[in-house]
Amino acid sequence: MGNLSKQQIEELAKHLEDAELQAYEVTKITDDFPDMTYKDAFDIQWEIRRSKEARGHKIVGMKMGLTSWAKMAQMGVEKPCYGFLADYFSIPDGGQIKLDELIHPKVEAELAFVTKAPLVGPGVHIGDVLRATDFVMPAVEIIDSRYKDFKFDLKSVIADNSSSSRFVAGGTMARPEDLDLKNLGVVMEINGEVVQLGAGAAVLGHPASSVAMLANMLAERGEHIPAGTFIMIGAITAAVHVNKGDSFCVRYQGLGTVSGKFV
Ligand code: OOG
Ligand code: MG
Repeated sequence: MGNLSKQQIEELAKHLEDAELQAYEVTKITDDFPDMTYKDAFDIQWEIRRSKEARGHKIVGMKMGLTSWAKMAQMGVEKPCYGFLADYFSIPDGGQIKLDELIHPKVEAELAFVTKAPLVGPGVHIGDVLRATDFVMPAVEIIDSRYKDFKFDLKSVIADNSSSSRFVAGGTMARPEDLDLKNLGVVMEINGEVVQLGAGAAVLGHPASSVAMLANMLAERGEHIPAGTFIMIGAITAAVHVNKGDSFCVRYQGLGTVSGKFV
């Protein structure tokens, strides 16, 4: 059930997308709309997606967020969320990320699943996900909450497309049956110094459960994960704040590295 009107949904979507496109902070929207519901929050996110597509942008994938305890503890939010990835979010491996286009970015070590069959909830489980997975590959997300000081609640962050802003896919791909996804180690380095480390199981016990949860959350809106979808599973470790000039390199056990630089 929603408490906001269609016009309020559209205004809030524009409010948050303007902040994204022009890189400025806003206060979290639940301060002004305390009665908004989870449905309202997702309606705002889907309205931002609709308006990007109407302007000719392509949606190139999905992401889950707040799927590890490290992230939930860092943000003070105890439930996962999802968002979409637009074409211009994608940065090539080893590429440059323009800091002036962002507000206060943080780097996250993630993995991505690419599907070869649709996943339709409810009731999707990791067995379904592994069967529907074409390959798994390393990915790094650069999140950038539009909210002041990166402070929000779950409804506000969902409306803000779960802080999505840039991502880098790289390393080498592998079939899920050839990986020990729970034990897969990741090491994040900033300017050559190790700042975070973790293993796949940090994400909901098994990286594939994040994809299952996405399918089941989408089913609540009558949506599903089509074949050929790129899905980031959420940060395995806490996110790390970066400054202009910083370089990152995330090492994935057996799957190579993903790197980039903030300019
Ligand atoms: C919300 C998005 C979190 C992740 O991987 O956990 C996220 C945020 O922390 O701003 O992308
Ligand atoms: Mg993320």
